[in-house]
Amino acid sequence: MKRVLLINTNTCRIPYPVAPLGLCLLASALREDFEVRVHDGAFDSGAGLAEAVQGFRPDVVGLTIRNVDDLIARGGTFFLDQVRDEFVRPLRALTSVPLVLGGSAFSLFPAHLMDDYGADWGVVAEGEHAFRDLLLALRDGRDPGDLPGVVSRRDGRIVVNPPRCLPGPLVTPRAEVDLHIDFTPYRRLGSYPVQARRGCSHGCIYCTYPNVEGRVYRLREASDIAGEIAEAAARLPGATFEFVDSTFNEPPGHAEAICDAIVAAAPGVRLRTMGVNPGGVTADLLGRMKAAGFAQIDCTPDSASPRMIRSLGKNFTPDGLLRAARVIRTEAMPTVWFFLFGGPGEDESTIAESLDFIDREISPDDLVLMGVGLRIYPATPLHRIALREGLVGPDDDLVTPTFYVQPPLGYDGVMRLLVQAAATRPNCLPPGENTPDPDMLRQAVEMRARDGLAEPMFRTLLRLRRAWPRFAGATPAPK
Ligand code: B12
Repeated sequence: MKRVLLINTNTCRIPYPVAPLGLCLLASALREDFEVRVHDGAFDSGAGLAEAVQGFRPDVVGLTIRNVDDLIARGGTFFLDQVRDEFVRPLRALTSVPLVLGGSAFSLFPAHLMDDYGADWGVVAEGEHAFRDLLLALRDGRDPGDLPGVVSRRDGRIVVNPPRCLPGPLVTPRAEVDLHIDFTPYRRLGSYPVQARRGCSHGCIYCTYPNVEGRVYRLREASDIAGEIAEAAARLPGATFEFVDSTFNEPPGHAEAICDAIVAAAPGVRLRTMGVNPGGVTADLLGRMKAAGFAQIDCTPDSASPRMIRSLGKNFTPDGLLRAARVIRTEAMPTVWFFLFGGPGEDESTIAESLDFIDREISPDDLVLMGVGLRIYPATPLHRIALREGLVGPDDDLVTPTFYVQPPLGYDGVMRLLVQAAATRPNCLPPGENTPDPDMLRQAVEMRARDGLAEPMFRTLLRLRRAWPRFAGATPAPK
């Protein structure tokens, strides 16, 4: 047994296609012991599977399952049936070699997916060690069933072994994404993903990150990260590099070290990151980020209401959030803000507190994305609250997207307030309007080319949006 075929099943393009970083890390980790090929099904919905299987004749196939759904509470998309119909079933018709599942969606719902996809094995949480150990056991004729993180079938039951969280620093191979797959579409539409740490020690009540990555931060050496970016930038001049860490600026000091290492090893690269936690935003950090090449950040407070900050289990205080917003504004760092409404305790007054904060503290040139409803995942504090309040039952599997929205406002009540709020605030987008319409996007691209604009795309889109007739009478938010 030596040939391992790894398949990306993620066809989602919202907000843009994301390259299969996890799968590429696995490919790099396995290549010493196995012959590995990555098949990227992102753009052909499984049409290239036959060629990939017949051309490579794998001994084992690994599928990555990333998204369950798109987190949109009403009218959202559910991906798992499509993955089964477009990838798993055709694959089973093409080959009978062992099928191994992994990825974030699998780690959230391993038993359901093992059953629904009829898979032979699975790996929950990170895969570099667990998947390699599983493959070595299969190769050597040993039973992998007791290995940490491995999901197996025993006596007709699915058994999920707890993953082993390796202590100490995070040491990963270079993902070399563009060497494993055709990176061209991602380069045009998205970014080159880089991971700087795993784990999250925060206690946000709805979040799955600690379940997927562990609660203890494991940090990659700053010089290793900068070295990876420098190498990839040499192969892909002009590409944007994106950090995929759930919180980029935690624990304190690591982000600063990464920025300094990038200035030294890869000057002039373009960088972006999600997950800048308001808890640790300082002028020093933003200065270093700008020097390293960050042209914009995403900041994710979820709420600015003191009651909701507490209720959501956020790690920062209202004062800390205020400080972060002021630093972001004085340092003029273009920022996309994320607010999530409808959590336990939300009512009209807490929504008003967040809107008031947006008006007072967030630059009208920055974008505010407003979400409604918190996705309920198993084994989270929110799940326990929803059980207690009878919103879900103990037998609900939660694979079917289920959202918490605090009664009595409920989804419609929150939505009404957000749509009302967005009507007079051109920089606030309510749920459902988070993707720019294609016409506006085209105009923005033309405007950027014509005027030589180097600002972040969202700022160009906001200029166009402010000129919409519907905002003609809107009072501008106070500066
Ligand atoms: C960064 C991130 C983003 C960034 C991506 C930026 C980029 N350029 O990649 C942005 C903000 C764009 C984004 C968008 C979305 N995201 Co997102 N994102 C993440 C995040 C924080 C990290 C993902 C990541 O890259 N991890 C690092 C890699 C190395 O880890 P990995 O992929 O999990 O791979 C490891 C293991 O899973 C395993 N493994 C993976 N594949 C396989 C295969 C086999 C065979 C085996 C054995 C093992 C294995 O081994 C790998 C290496 O250790 C995760 C949460 C999390 N902490 O995981 C959410 C997460 C993946 N996102 C999620 C969602 C829903 C989305 C969106 C749909 C949201 C939206 N409506 O916009 C979109 C979809 C984007 C798309 N086109 O697919 C959900 C998915 C679960 C769900 N509910 O469906 C997650 C889990 C967050 C959550 N809510 O819990 N996301």
